[in-house]
Amino acid sequence: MSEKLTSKKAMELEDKYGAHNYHPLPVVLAKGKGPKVWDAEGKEYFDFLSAYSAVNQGHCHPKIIKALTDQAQLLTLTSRAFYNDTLGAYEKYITEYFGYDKVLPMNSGAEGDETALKLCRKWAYTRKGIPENQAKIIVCANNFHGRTITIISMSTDPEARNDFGPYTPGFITIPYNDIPSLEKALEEDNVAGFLVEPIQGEAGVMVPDEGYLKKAYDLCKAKNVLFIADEVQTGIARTGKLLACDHEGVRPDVLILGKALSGGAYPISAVLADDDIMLTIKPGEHGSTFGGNPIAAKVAVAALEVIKEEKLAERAEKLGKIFRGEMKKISSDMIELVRGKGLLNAIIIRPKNGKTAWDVCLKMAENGLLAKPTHDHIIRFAPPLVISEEELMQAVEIIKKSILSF
Ligand code: IF1
Repeated sequence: MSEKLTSKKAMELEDKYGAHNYHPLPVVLAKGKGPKVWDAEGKEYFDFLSAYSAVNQGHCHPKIIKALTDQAQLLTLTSRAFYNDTLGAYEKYITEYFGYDKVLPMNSGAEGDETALKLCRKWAYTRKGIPENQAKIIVCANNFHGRTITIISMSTDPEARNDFGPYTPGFITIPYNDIPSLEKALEEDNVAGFLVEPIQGEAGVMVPDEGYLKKAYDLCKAKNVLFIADEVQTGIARTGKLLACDHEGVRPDVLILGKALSGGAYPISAVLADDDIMLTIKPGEHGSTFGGNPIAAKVAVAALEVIKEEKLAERAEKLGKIFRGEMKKISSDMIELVRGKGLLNAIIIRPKNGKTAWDVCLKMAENGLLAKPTHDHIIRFAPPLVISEEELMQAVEIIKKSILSF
């Protein structure tokens, strides 16, 4: 296993021995640094996916990698059967950072969402007084919250759902960015929570109307319903603020974080809430073997420090405006629409001569920039937030050149 694989061989191995649950672009990455990655043959690319916004701090950020490797040589995992000497400091740091009483540490984003759903139900029965097994949680059409059975039960995407039933009950689906529908759903009996992405990522970077989150929050408050924000993708500086909810001054009752909480170095997720909600879950009622382990604790603190030290929210805000401006200047009938916030952006591609968003992505890869289509006709552009303005302009040139080649 020590000889270096060619890209061709690496793809053959994945195809032969790995489950076919993905359809990757034909690029085999072997190295990353900041906003760039290199393939097995040494070709350089700008990474405009950032592992779906997990590497906001850039690939292999030295401070995060140091935290990881230092801790890895001391203590990696104890389970939560015992205390460890890193978790408490992390819990203090992250709760003060985001302004909540308590945190519940998990690993993947999906586990964060599952935790938030369980917390919401527990609160509903033990605090709000909803009768046993009757709690309902409102969710939005075209959501993406992960891949577990309960989470796909909330999904409206046939690809995510079909042939995976039976589904978990207890959800009410309403259209996204639709206040009247939320008002109506909140009239139903036994509503416990409203789970929402402040910007829908997988749906194609759907930015809701200004004021939507604030209005939705106020409606939930009036009905004593928990406002639960899935900021797994939008959180941690990606959209130009620490949280996407900050754009509207909304403080979620339950906040779910993942991805960039580790800067891509480790799977780390977290659920934040105040005591009256979080303390409804008692010892033995929830947890995970790896959640809150010593490596995760150290990595998350480093990853959050980098966000502040390098002012990454401010950078995302500034560079995002420049990026969207440059995209709108490209004169091609293939560009139907440019939208986004901060450095979470998307272009809607109008197919031309049979060439689709996939072909545009292949062409961009050839020209040294990686991005991935979603829903056939949308390309998401989300570089690491450490990208410099000069690098961003180089990337813009690659995108322009690629689109204009059709
Ligand atoms: C895949 C998309 C992004 C998420 C939100 C929870 C999770 C995600 C808002 C679950 C995960 C992923 C997973 C990834 C593709 C990706 C994605 F295209 F599907 F929508 F980012 F845009 N909440 N998003 O976006 O987090 O359990 O994966 O850690 O390959 O499934 P996870």
